Amino acid sequence: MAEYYLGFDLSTQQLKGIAVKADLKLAYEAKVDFDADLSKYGIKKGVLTNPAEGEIFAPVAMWLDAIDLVLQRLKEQGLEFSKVKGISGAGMQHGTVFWSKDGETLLEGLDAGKTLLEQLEGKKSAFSHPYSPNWQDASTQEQCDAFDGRLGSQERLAEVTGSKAHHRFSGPQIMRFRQKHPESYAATARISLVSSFLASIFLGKVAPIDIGDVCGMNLWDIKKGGWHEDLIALAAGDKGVAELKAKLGQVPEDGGASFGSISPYFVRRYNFSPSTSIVPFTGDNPSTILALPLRASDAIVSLGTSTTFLMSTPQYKPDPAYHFMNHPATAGLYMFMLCYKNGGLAREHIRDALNSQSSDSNSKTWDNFNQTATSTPVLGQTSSSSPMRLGLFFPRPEIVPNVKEGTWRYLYDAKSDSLTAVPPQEARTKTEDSSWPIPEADARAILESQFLSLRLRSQNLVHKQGKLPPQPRRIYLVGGGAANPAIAQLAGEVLGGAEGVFKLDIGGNACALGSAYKAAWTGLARKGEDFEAFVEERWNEEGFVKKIADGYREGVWEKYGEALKGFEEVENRALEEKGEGRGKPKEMGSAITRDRDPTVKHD
Ligand code: XUL
Repeated sequence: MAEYYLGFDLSTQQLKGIAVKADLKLAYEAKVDFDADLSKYGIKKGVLTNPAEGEIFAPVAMWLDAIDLVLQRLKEQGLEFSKVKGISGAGMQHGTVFWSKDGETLLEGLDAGKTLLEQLEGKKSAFSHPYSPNWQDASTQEQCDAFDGRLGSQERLAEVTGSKAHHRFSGPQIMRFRQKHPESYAATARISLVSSFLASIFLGKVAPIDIGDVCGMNLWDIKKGGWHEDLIALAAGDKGVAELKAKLGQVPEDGGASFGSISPYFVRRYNFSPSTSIVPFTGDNPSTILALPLRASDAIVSLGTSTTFLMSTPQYKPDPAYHFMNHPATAGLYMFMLCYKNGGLAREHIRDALNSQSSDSNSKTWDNFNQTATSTPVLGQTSSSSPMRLGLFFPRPEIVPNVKEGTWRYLYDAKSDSLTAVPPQEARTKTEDSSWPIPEADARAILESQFLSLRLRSQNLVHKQGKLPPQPRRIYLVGGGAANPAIAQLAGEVLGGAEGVFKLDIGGNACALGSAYKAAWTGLARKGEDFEAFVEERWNEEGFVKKIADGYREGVWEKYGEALKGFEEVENRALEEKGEGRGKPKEMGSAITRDRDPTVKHD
């Protein structure tokens, strides 16, 4: 008899549910698109906004509606819920849900004849606040400054919690919630993350926060494996430490240990088996790394509007420029994450500038861009002694590094380790024109720049590959940019990759699949079998993964290695000129300009 494992993905714009069989093959999928299906909540792209304060949030009631709807749709597809053995899921990171004092009682007493919405947001509400702050929210600058300051520096905060303070992180968000809505905060019995909120619904009681996702809060001491007293005191107010800890609850260390069986509500209403196991739900990014057997030195590069870089690593080397989180399934491993704001959009600017010179000036094709990028020599060097072209292209403010929008172009002489700024186009002489023709030279330079930034920050996390110098084993590209052969080629040339560059073809499903795999692992793994080995054994390499470019190329990779020092210096110059200081952005701009866009899932 077939048995199934479910994975959910609650993201900004949709709730997705998928079912895999015991061999991990995808069997059913359904989704609810909030704008299309639940527009009655007045949302746009899944959220409501209050631009005056930089607030972005979503109605929790909408998610309750969405849960009923996605289950109905899975049923319509033919999934028999009675055959489901385990359920896990993922939520967009950082968002919080505030349960009222009645919350847990309402959850435990659900009547199968009624909808979730009727009962949890009915006469009595299960929530002390109707909204959940979204990760795009930018309302917490003051609180971020307090978090960065509390332990002395951003570096120290990153060392302790895995990240410096970010607007979207739950600690600063909870602190602001308490200050702005003191009564609602006092009326809050429990606080869930988006992931643990969804788990709670299926469990029929408030579920613990997950060991991976807890690292997106700026409240968890990763090395100690517990809440950080000072940071809790900051979010809670000095007298509120015990109270906030009670609201947040205990965080179990084992991300693979079942929370228990499904709520009787789902047994009666949807015919789930009463023994269906609820497995910890984690964040969307941690869940994405579970979608394939990611080995040490493998990297996932998600190329969307912005860029995200994910690795699973046993090394913990935090820095304010990036994030470390606990691996959601394997103790002792960490997820390393880089989140850029500029990615696809910046590439498109150059594509459009090149196309505007051609006969079809409105064309959106990449042919020109790709042709120009791949026919330009490595680092624009016409001979091994000519200077290297190094640039930064940030049409929007960037967080890695933390600078305002701008473009920087430099010629770098690696021998003398010196940089010469390329003047802006208007102020140029003929000779300079040939050293950096704009926009032609930009096509290769932007790809090199984006991948050099990844290489610079991940170089200490990768290992020797056989006889090859330390570099990724494999690079998996996901997202829109993964379809572009010039991008794939440059990814391999700059980053290397002993086995090459691969396209991961589980696209939009990676996050939900990762969760379904975790549910299957919890249900089926042999005693002591770790997650990676479990997935590896069942992994459908041919179905999901296609090699799209070579990785390491002797001579070329080393050349990019020589450029790294210059590249770092270019970043420093940009920081000096337009840096946002030690992470204390002075300018807020529009609500969504500080933190990044959806990337991994491109939702
Ligand atoms: C990660 C982040 C987003 C959200 C939504 O830090 O803010 O990736 O998890 O996708």
